[in-house]
Amino acid sequence: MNTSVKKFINHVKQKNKGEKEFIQSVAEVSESVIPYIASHTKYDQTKILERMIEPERVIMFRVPWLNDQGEVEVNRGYRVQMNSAIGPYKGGLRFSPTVNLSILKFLAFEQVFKNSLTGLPLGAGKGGADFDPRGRSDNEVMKFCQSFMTELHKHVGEDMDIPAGDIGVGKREIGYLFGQYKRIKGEFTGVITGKGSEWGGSHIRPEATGYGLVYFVEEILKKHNKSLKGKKIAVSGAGNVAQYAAEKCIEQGAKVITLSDSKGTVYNPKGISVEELEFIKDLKNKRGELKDFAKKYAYDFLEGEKPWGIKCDIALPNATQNELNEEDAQKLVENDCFCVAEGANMPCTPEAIAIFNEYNVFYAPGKAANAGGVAVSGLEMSQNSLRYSWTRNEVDSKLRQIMQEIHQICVKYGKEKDYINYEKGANVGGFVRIADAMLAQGLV
Ligand code: NDP
Ligand code: 2IT
Repeated sequence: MNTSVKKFINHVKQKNKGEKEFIQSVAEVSESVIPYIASHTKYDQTKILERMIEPERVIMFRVPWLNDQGEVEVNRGYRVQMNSAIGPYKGGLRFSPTVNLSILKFLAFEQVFKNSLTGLPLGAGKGGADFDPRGRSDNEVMKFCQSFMTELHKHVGEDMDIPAGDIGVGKREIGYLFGQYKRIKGEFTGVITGKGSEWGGSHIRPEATGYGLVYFVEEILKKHNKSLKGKKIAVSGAGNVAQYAAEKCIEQGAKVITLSDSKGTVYNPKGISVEELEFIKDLKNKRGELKDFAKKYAYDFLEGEKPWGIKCDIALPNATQNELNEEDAQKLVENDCFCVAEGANMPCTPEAIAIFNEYNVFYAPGKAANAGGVAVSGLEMSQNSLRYSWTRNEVDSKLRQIMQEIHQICVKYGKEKDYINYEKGANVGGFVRIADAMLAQGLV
């Protein structure tokens, strides 16, 4: 690490004590962006990076609600409004007991670069609550969402801040949140994305993150004269991103040999079939466990294990932050895995990324590879403004084009002598658009 990066990170650590995920994400970006800034003094003199790591606004609020036993429960809600240089704040909501300010600030910071890479007019934000929808009845989830939105509605709006889903927030939660916003404001607007296709949602939004991830992997492979056909893919997670990444991999002739959830990994060396995947979608959407799928189809269930010890060509970490560490990366490399693309946000630790770089594994960071979700959210916003709906094919081809353009930006800014540094390409490519907009708008 060069000295100006070290100095900057020390300053970030001092100012954001204990926020380890946020510091990790800032460090990862700084390592490529600070050397770039050094050769572009206009960004240095105006302290653009110093401004970018400070959220424009953080909202924290109480969420009281009544459970099915009639007892009062109290959760903590958040919205981090990170950057509005290129558009209204945009980013998901996460409902998980692990949610805290550090995690939401890291996610909001990643979102700044990701949204910039999409080329769409999307600022960046992230929010959520330390509420766990797993094991709760529909009625409890509705009560929670209604209380959450009763406060959040003051801070969001179709031209101000547009939330969407993330871990623990799917179609059901989006429905309850949207319904409450509409009721309070008396307006049917595109305030939230990921809506049902019958009530303002875009086709392909549920599929977008997973499909987009696979489109991005296809671009990497094409650039290196390879293809997905016949490749063995290890996927982690079994939620929204994992399901549709797996679906697209199978459609493109690859074999998805694992999926996982918080309890363990299911392994099928022959590749999970389309019918089995449909069963898994249904099971996980009812908040079931993969263990029950493994039992029904008599596959191995590796209790408490991650997929990374299994021999594969390509790994797609699609569950959560820091789920793939140095030891896991070492195993993947020993097993000749040649490509790792992040469907989740920051799933690989810095030590794991260092191993991928050392062994020339193609490594695609989440801010580029998983940008398809927010990109189609941006397309949902456009359709809402137009009061119009594009077909599945129209949205899918726009998604593919956006992923191809993100790949080109990564190549443009990440090209080294004999390889492409996708991490640097995504960080610098994302940075430039935001930085120029901030410069144009004065000291804000
Ligand atoms: P879901 O809630 O639909 O699924 C999350 C999956 O990850 C579940 O299978 C869950 O297991 C598993 N998981 C969660 N936490 C852990 C953990 N600590 N250890 C092991 N497994 C875990 O979320 P999404 O699929 O939407 O999100 C997955 C990732 O993708 C997140 O990092 C998210 O930020 C990122 N992302 C999501 C986008 C979207 O559009 N939804 C867009 C871009 C990125 P279990 O079922 O047992 O809880
Ligand atoms: O991390 C992400 O990009 C998301 N959870 C999706 C955000 C969005 O606004 O669609």
